[in-house]
Formats: sequence, C-alpha cells, structure tokens
Amino acid sequence: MFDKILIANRGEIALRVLRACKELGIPSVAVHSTADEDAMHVRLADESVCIGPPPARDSYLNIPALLAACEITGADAVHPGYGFLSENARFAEILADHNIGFIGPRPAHIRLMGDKIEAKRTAKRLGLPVIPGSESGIASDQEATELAHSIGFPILIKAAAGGGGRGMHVAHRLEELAPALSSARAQAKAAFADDTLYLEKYLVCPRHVEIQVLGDGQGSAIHLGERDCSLQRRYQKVWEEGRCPALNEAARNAMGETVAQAMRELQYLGVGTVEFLYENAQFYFMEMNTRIQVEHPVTEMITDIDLVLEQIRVAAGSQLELTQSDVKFHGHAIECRINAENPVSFHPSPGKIAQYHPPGGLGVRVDSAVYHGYSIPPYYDSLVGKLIVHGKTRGECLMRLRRALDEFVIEGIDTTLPLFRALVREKDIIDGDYHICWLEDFLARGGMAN
Ligand code: MV4
Repeated sequence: MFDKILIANRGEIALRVLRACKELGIPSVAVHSTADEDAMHVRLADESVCIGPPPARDSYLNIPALLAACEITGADAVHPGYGFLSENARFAEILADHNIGFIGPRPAHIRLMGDKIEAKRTAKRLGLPVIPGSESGIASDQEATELAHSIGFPILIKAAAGGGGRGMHVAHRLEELAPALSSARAQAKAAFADDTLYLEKYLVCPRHVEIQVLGDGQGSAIHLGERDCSLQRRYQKVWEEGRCPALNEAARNAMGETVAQAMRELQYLGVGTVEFLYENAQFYFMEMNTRIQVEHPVTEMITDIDLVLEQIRVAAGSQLELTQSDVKFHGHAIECRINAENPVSFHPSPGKIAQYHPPGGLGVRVDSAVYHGYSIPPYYDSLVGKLIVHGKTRGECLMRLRRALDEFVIEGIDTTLPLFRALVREKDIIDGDYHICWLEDFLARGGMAN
C-alpha cells in the first residue's frame, strides 16, 4: 500500500479522496493555490503545500510544482481527482518516471480513450455496440459524402481529440455537410491542434446512460451498474440517478456484463465509466472516461461500495477482492449538482457564503467542501456541493429529495437549488420520462421563470 498520498485537486473531490485516505490510515498531502489557503481540503489534510497562484495552469495543472510537492513531503502516490490532470497520460508517465504512483489507469489506456476514434474502434473490437459511422478519420469531403449517404442524415461530425461535446457539428442534409466539415475542421485544429474528424449517425434525443466499471489490471473487472445522466445543460450534467428509469434488471445486467467482459479483455486498471447513448432499447457506445467521476456517489449509494477506496487499492497493486456476484444493487439514488450560479441565467455567482445549513437524515448525503463564512473563489468551476439522496424505491428517493432540498440553506450567493426544487415537482421527472434534450427544452419554455 502507499505510504503517503498527495491529492492533486481541490473542492469536494479533494475532501472525498481525503476521507478514503483517512479510512485506509494513509497520511495525506493537500496542495493548493494561493486562492485556496482557506479551503477545507487544506485544513483537513495531514500536510499541505502551496503550489502556485490562482490560475489552474500555474497551480493545479503545474506538473513541476506537483513533483516538487511530492519530493518535499515524501508522497509516493498522487490522486488526481477529476478534471485537471486526471486524464493526462503524460502526467501519469512522468510520475512513473519518478517512482510515484498514479491513482488511475495505465497511461496507455488513458491515451487510448482520449482519442475518440481509437476508443470507438476498441469498443467495437471488444464487442460493444457502437453508433453507425466512419471507422477512421475523414480524408476528404468526397469520402464524407459517400459515408453520409450510407449512414443516412442527420449526421454528426465529431473531433477525434474532442469529447464531452466539444467540437461537434450537425449536418441535417447533404448541402450542410461540406460547410459543417470545414468549420469542424477549423475549430478542431484551433482547439486541439488535431483536425482529425469522424462521422456518426446523429441520434436526436436519446438518453445518456453510463456504466461504472472497476478493474485491477490483472484480468479481473466488474461493473457496478448504470447511471442515467440525461439531465444536462450545455454538456454539463445537472442531475444523475441510478438505476436508469428506462432500464429493467435484465437489460442492465446484460449490458453491464458485456462492458465488464470488455474491461477484462483490456486488463483495465482502476475505475472507469463507459458512456452510451440509449434509444429504442438499444445501447450505443460513445466514450469512456478513465477517471473517478463527479457522479460516482450515485453508484456508491446503491451498491455500498466505496469506489475511491477500491481505486486506491487496485492502484497500489492489490487484486480485486470483489466479484460480480458480490455487487448487489439496492434501492435508488439521485444526485443534484448544486452550483454557485443564478438558477435562471446560469451566470456564475462566486462570493461569501453567509449562511450554510446542509440537510441530513436517513438516506441523505452531502459531498461539499464549503462552510459557513467560506468565500467561493472566482477561478475554478462553480460546484458548491452535491446532494445525494437514497431511497428503497425511486418514489421514496424523490420524496426524500424534495424534503432535503427544502431543508438546504445556502445564503449570500446564488445557487441552482431553486432549479432542483422545481424539477422534483415536474411530471416528466417524477415519471422518469426524460432524455438529453429535456432540460434545455424545459429552460427554453421558461420552466424556471414561470
Ligand atoms: C452524440 C449525440 C447524438 N448522436 N452522438 C455529447 C457529449 C459527447 N460525449 C457526445 N455527445 C453526443 N453525442 C451521436 N451520434 C448526442 C450527444 C449529446 C449528448 C450526449 C450525452 C449527454 C448529453 C448530450 C447533449 C447533447 C448532445
């Protein structure tokens, strides 16, 4: 096992990793920018090191400063959390060169999944269903036209180096294809310094269903069920739940087992998420994320498995002790991402938290690093905290969520709490009848203003 873990992150995920370190009895090191001197992760860690000024590129993304912090404190492993350096294969390699463990997958798997064409090719080879489309980069407009005819419109153009919705362009008919290709190419070149593009059949309003996996890199891998993350705005997830309201036990287990088998073949190490679009009872592979995700608590609540603790164990070389039959799903969990944003305009609202009273009680979990009197700095993402609620059934979970949201007090800044108080009273949400377009449609028809 590791002797000391440096947490290369901030906010609620730094705290989440710290909790796992404490339970494992492993000393922890917090790093922070000068904007985060008063942050909770700095207070709760065993040691802390200031690694630079507020901009992330000078602090949380500053690899030499992180290496120096490991050197000074004697940390022999780094947990990257999510975002920042969590999917940077080069960072994982540099740590290995310095004999420091990276708590995440092997660099080759991070790199493989970072290239969306390679990822899709691999998924197909491993037997996962993929969206109809090109099997490699598009060489010419003529090739694109021929492909588009065989796939059928509407067509979605994606960037190989994109992901998370970045660099996507739709062509509804042939005349739109050439202009969409040239703007996609220009944007991809500017944003990723890689203008490789590929085509897919555009699925208009499917659900986003993702499967959580865990592997030990030694041939054992399991799945931990699915999360439905369809409720999103501008590719930012807002509400996640498990199980997916549209799936039954048999469909979940079949897809889960297919994904777990693929991860065994890959000898995947660590936690991962395989993202699918789901439409007309069909799954289509989209991308794989090779990090712990924001919404991992949904899975923890319905499986009682501590994903961060398991992630640390396998990164240290332990074999998976859990087998697929040890994973039992019980009840339902919903996570609400509470952001420091105006709930109508979504403008960021950093500043001082004048009152803070999180909800509690049976089945209620709040993952947050803020406290009464804390000032949210303007430099980073706007997540204030995550409210995760569990119930024996989806109905009980919603009932408890309504109560917990009404109990939650955050004053001094705008938050998205009012959005969730409205959502839990919407018929489609109560019925689980929504897809990836639902939230933006709701906001566009003035769902919050009414
Ligand atoms: C798609 C799609 C429809 N058809 N691909 C968005 C994020 C990135 N992972 C891929 N995304 C999509 N890919 C095809 N062929 C629709 C989306 C998409 C989306 C996916 C999941 C959750 C929310 C979304 C919102 C808009 C578009």
